[in-house]
Amino acid sequence: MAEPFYITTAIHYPNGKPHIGHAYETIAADVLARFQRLMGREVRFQTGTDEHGLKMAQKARDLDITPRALADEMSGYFRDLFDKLNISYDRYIRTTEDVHHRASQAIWQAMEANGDLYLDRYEGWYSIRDEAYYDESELIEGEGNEKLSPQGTPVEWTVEESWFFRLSRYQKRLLALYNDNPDFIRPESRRNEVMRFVEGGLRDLSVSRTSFDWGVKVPGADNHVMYVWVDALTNYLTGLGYPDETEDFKKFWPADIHLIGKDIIRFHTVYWPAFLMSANLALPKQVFGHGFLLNRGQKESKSLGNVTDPGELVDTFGVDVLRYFLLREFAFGQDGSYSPEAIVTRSNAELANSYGNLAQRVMSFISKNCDGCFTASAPVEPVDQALRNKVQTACREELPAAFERLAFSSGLEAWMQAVFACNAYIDEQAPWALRKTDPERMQRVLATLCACIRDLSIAVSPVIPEASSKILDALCIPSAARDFAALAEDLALGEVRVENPKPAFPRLELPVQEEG
Ligand code: ME8
Repeated sequence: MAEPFYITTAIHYPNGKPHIGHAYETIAADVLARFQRLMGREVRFQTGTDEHGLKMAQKARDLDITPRALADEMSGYFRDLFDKLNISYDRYIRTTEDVHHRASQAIWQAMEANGDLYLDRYEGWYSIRDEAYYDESELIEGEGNEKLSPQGTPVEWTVEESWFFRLSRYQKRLLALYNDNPDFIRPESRRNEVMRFVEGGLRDLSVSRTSFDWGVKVPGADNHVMYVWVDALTNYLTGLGYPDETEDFKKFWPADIHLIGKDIIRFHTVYWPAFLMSANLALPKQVFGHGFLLNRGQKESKSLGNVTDPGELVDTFGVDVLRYFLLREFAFGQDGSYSPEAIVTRSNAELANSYGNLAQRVMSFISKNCDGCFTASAPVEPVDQALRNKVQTACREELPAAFERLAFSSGLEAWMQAVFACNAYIDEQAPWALRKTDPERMQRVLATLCACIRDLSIAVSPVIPEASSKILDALCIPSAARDFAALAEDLALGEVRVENPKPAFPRLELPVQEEG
């Protein structure tokens, strides 16, 4: 039986349209989900929108619409974008769904039954933009002595009756969790940051609000709504049917990985495991905090006027180019930057001129010179075998080992080296010259190349699903033979069939800059 694999992204705040950071995170999760499916695992992939909280309520008030109307409209933009990005999610969750209210109330009651919730008065700093409480000691000073959160967002002094979660009780258990499971928090730098924070001591957490009502009602205390993070984190359980003991829940919980950005690591590695321990539920196996994506080195913001619609990037460059660029350009886990020039340069060098050109050169040559079909009979030479070995090592060992660790860029680097080796082999073997001097040897060379192109296309398919399947279609590889298990069977290295090959990547030009 296929081993289950449950992967989630953060759920996104639909208080505006999706931005490039949302696209980046969801693409990375999709690549991992597709990769694990190809490895033969039964994957459950969840994403969605986080629709409660003060941030949503305030934005709706500013627009003079209800929070529900805002969530309905914006959530649609997220779904449309994810369709455009070819995101293969199994469940798109919206926290306004009734089933989610039920799940959030159930985990609340479980925490209450464990004696971890009590009513008191909250007095302290709150950042609406971060939907987070901060200690005085964590605040930084902005211009004009204004107090700001460590993320640089405004904070306001809040005083209200609130339910509290006894987070202070969990310090030791959390530290033991991090120590016993070094991979629970990745990358290492985030793990260190969280450990220092927890070692510094934990205060009980305010987990309800009375000053607004846009949220999940606290069971038995109707004038309170849950702190948005309590319900938001619970989405990972809701999607599997919690609190019912469904088949999905039994199969997929605990999650294999929560993929999130570095700014929300504390919520996922301190609060969330503590809530789960309190509710007596198993803990996720890993939380990975990826870096931030910057636009030419700068954070996108309305005031800088550099906010880019990720859908437009797809229209300009193509979905596979964007997916490839974002995972290839810089190491996953670190911050990285994008610009149209960098996308065009990377795509032309690696996708159009190297991989795309390799496939098109070989397949159109076969169409023209061999009627698209032949069986090679000449012996396999050591040089052919050497190329096969190089490609197979990259596709079956190096890329999968790197992707398992979420080291997408180095996996793609190994893959690209194998593409380069194929191009060097064509130049050396010069099949166009063999056509006249030794047609049998020419067929062997072409068959070797087709086997390599097949392997390269299967291995890279989680990243560039559209282009790779175009190439595999042209190579007449049946869809059932397009996973990592298929790579294990080396082709007979003989039979070749090519149908209607078309270039998978156009050579891109830089978009014309508007004069301004
Ligand atoms: O934090 N680059 O939602 P969100 C890369 N609702 N990733 C980025 C980014 C950037 N420039 N900007 C944001 C929330 N992200 C909560 C999550 S989960 C139970 C609740 C990432 O819409 C961010 O780190 O502000 C987060 O993982 C995700 O996008 C959604 O951010």
